[in-house]
Parts: sequence; structure tokens; C-alpha cells
Amino acid sequence: DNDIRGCSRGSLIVLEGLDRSGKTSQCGNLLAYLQGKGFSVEAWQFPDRSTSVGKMISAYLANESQLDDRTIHLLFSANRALMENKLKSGTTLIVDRYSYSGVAFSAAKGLNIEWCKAPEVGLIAPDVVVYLDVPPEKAAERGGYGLEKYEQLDFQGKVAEHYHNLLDSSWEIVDGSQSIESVERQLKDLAMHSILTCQRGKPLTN
Ligand code: DGP
Ligand code: NA
Ligand code: NA
Repeated sequence: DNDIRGCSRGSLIVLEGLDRSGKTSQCGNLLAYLQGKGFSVEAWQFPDRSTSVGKMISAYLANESQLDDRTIHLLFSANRALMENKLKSGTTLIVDRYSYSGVAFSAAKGLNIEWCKAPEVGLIAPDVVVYLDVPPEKAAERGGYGLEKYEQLDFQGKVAEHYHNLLDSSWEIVDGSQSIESVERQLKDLAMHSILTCQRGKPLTN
């Protein structure tokens, strides 16, 4: 009995999507829902703008500093710290962007895809990756669009193409153009399923 409980762990739930696809608010809603159910759960985001590396990234995104495309890519990679201990202690992590953002955004700038993937080798594999699918034109109509460096329609179109090349059958595609409530309902179902599978002892992998 103790052994089985020892294998129980938190789930790594990743949300990916274009800028203004709704990831951040949906992560917040999901966090509140799962906490309300009594689960140990935290919401993380990449870039984590509170760390010193994160502050450099933030200044870059706000057009307050200039960095070479490769340099900023490596800063983003460094920011995706290992999450293993949290998960093993039983805490579920809801993560706003992960390594796939690194590949999709940096490759959209024209960097070699294999080069973009290399710094991410060894990262923990998510238990579920949700792609919040919103057409770039639709995302561009949402509030606040254009404030950051990458929020430009033609660039986001390229990012979307790279996401579509990255995604495979293990990803869950959720239509982010639906009502907030409907997106929320689907995310809750996916998260609950993933948490229960991990509690039953699904192993961690890289
Ligand atoms: P947000 O998720 O809205 O806080 O914005 C973060 C921005 O950073 C978004 O435009 C995606 C971008 N981004 C995230 N990870 C990476 C990365 O590894 N490389 C590059 N070039 N951009 C990234
Ligand atoms: Na953004
Ligand atoms: Na966000």
C-alpha cells in the first residue's frame, strides 16, 4: 500500500498557443478549480519573469533591450528549470508555455529547428500538452495585442505553422475560439484525467 502511494506523483500539464490565445487566464481558472478540489497544485509560467534571467527576457520582449536571436533562445531555455522534485512530491504543475514555445517562436525567426530543440533535451516530458488553437487573425483582435515584440500578425502566423509541425497525436487540441466556459470545461476534464493517471503511478519520463 505504501509502495503504491510512493509512486503517486503530481501531473505536468502544459498549455501552449499563440500570444493572446487565452492560456494565462485559463491556467488561472484551472488552478483555482483544482485547488478547490483539494489537490496540491501550482501554476508556473515560462518565461518566469520574476527570476533574474526572466527579467532579461521580459526587457527583451518589451523592446527595452536587444539580444541576438540565439542568445535570447538560450535564456528562455535556462528559464525552464527542472520541475522533477515538485512533481515527485505529489504537486501538480499547470504550466503556461514550455519547450514547444521555444521551438515554435525561435524557429519562426528562422533559426534551425534542431538547434532550437537541443537545449531542451532532458526536460521532463509533460503528461498532457494542450494546444489552445486560435487563428492568428482572431488572436490579433483581442485586447492588448501588439504590446510585446512578438505580437505581430505575420510573425504569429509563422509561429502557428511551427506549432502545427510540432504537434503530434499525444497533444490535445482545444478550440480556443469557443466561449471561455467551454474551453474551461474541456481543460478541467483533461486535467482531472491526467492527475488521476499520475496518482495511479504513471512514471516520469524525459
Ligand atoms: P507570454 O506567454 O504572453 O507571457 O509571452 C511570452 C513570450 O515569449 C511569447 O511571445 C512567447 C515567447 N517565448 C516563450 N518561450 C520562448 C522561447 O524559448 N524562445 C523564444 N524566442 N520565444 C519564446
Ligand atoms: Na504574450
Ligand atoms: Na500569457
